[in-house]
Amino acid sequence: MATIKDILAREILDSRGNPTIEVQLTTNQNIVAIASIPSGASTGSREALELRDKDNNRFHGKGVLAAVFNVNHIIRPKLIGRELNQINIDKFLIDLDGTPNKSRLGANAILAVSLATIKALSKTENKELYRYLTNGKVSLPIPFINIMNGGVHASNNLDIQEFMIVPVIKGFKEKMRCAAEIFATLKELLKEHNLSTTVGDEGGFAPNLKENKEALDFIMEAIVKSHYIPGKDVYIALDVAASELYNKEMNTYHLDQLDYTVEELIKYYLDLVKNYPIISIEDPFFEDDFQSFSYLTKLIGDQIMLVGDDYFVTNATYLKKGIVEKSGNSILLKANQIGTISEMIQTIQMAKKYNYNTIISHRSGETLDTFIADFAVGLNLHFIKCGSMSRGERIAKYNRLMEIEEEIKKS
Ligand code: 2PG
Ligand code: MG
Repeated sequence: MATIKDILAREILDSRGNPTIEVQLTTNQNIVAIASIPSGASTGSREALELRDKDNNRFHGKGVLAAVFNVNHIIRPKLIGRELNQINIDKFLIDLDGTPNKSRLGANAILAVSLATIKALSKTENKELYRYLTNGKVSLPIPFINIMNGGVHASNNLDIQEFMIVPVIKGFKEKMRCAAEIFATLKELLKEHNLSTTVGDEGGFAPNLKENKEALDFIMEAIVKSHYIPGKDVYIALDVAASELYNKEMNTYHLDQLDYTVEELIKYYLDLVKNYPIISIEDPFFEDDFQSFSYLTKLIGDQIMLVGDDYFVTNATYLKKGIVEKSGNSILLKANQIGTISEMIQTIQMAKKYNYNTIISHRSGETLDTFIADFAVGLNLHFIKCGSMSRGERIAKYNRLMEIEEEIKKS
């Protein structure tokens, strides 16, 4: 029987240079598994709590030494010698924390142990993580590739947070080639217009443009100039991250220097869907407005994906609300929104049962951990969102998926 021999947490840095937690778990058979935890910028208010030190003398208050302490001194002594069993360990962590949003030990501390556990289990069985996760069938996800960044992920004037391309041509490697070619063409186009080609947090370009639609026009041009057909080879997906655009006092959304009412925003979306090959819109309204989300789903839910991120925060309780109220038809999945692997898997099972599309996602602050790639394949998730065709922490996930594609083809 595999048991836990030791657990060691440390503070490392994420892709924004902010501290995050890494956990190294060693089993009685001396198998070592390492897990590191990403961090969001446009976070939903119902997410599990990411414990930060708030000590302004270190990393502007963003240190995670308290989370590290909780693993090394509170969790570790209680887990040493325990059987390596995902469900039991996750349940133990949830009970030890004892709060509804994991605010005592920190979801970052808890998830690091939970993720290290599943990695150690797969290694114990001498299996790749995606093989360990599967019940037989495996499949490559369709990637959402965020080639233009705005919102809180970049300091430009685009309000919409993510403009993504969705290549649907056959084969994962071919999808990558297609995306990389479009990304390179887009760079040339921006240069030709004397626009900035520096990138935002997720590796997409972050120029200042006249309006948000101009980003879509550039992307369309880049697709065509790269010899792909928009709406056939490549679609477009958006993450509006509308909680960040919402003005509570006025009940309006700030877009293109204007204040949109909900009705106006709905019209704006309908117009976009009519004029561009848009396949998916994520978080179209602020996180508490399930009603408008349901209304939009009624209007266009049979044509495109309507994705809940801040709405559902990978939490079965909020997904259930969405299912009952028919809000959206797709869910974004981020392990650190909920805090344990078992809970994320439960949410995935519920989503599948009720025919919600599943999209596993990175965070805007990432590490080189590629677990989401393995989860996408092993759990047969329809889509993956892990950034642009630049920045190593994003590319690492794509490279892992290409590696897995090769392995699957061989087997
Ligand atoms: C999102 C994510 C990832 P963040 O809103 O979907 O792209 O951003 O990690 O900042 O919440
Ligand atoms: Mg989002």
